[in-house]
Amino acid sequence: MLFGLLFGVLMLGINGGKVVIQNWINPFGIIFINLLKLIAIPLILASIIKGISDLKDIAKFKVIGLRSVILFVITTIMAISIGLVLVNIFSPGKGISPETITRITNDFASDQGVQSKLAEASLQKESGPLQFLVDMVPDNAFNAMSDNKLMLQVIFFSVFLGVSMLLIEEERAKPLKMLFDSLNDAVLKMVDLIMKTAPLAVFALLANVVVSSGDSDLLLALVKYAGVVILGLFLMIVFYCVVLVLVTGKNPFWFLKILSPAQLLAFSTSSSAATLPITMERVENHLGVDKEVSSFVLPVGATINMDGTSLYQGVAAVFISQALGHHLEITDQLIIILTALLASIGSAAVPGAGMVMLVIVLESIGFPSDKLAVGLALIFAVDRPLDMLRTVVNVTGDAMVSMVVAKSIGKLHDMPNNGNLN
Ligand code: DAS
Repeated sequence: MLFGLLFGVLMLGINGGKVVIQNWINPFGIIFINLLKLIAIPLILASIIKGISDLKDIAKFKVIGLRSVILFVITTIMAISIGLVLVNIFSPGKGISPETITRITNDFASDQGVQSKLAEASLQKESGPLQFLVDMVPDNAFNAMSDNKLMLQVIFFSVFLGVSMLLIEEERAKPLKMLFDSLNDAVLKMVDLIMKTAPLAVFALLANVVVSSGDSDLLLALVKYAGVVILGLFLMIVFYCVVLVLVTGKNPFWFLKILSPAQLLAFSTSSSAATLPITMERVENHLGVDKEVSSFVLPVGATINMDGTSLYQGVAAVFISQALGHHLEITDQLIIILTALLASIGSAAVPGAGMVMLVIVLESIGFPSDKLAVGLALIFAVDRPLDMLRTVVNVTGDAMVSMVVAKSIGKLHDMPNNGNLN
């Protein structure tokens, strides 16, 4: 990771260095991410179906499912609340001059990147904040498996099939259960093989981030905004550690150290989906969470539990409103809590998804639609580094929830290096 960053900075200083990295090095990072996304769908399918069918009875599935969803909602509301408190205390958007806004309006608002986010958002917007519930029900099981962005549908199909396998006679379900057990083993072996290329991939990805983040005076205007998001994300990590100590008695530094390979991958890929295979490997093999819990909580959490994203959406919505003079009542900020909760659930586990759903949050507080492009343009320049950091928090939150749920049903096993505080 360090070598990737240093190499990127070095190449920035060499004439043509940026092109070398983007044309000859970055592709290896993209191949790595694509491989991980390629197996995210079969991994979700196999692990959820295996995990549920291993439960032997529907009652245990209900306990794990209900406790997980309750914790997902609690941690997400906590994240948004932290973000709103900080953005109102520091008011980062109040320092931007009208001249800068005018320049951004001319320079950025027509920017292809901003326009593509708006286009994606308008698709989501037409269908409203609960579209993600409708999207969950696939009209074709095999179609759902063939398209990575329909992860929610694959999760719905997997849970449906897994529960149905519990409800038929055990003997009748046995062949399917054996099939998904071996599929699970095979996919985890694929993860193991892909991860052997991780050092090269992380180097390539981080070198490219350095040369493509570039610099602009707008970044300086956004330092305070980025600082508020980063402070909020850090406080969320502290919150997770406190919950972990209180509920499981585990050493938080042990937890963060063991989870760090997954966090590094989340940082360099900005994708919870691409990181899922590693998150599962770390949580099951090194943090002591039983597969019965992790095989449901992590795939579902990777897709609907995005605490980092929801915090960012809360901060960004208020920052943009402050910068463009859109006054917010306290009721608007309460509305932000609800819509950022729904928007983060509906955000896909891929790079930049949180920014697309931000439009839903802005629309919900009556933000003028003719200023949306300028608003997104304001934060576009720093979105990629913040996406990397919020994805780390998304993944860490999922791992923490899986440990708390496992502890609550006696399925959190002691590990050789243990990590107990007492
Ligand atoms: N990058 C998304 C993820 O994979 C989060 C986001 O875009 O906010 O978790």
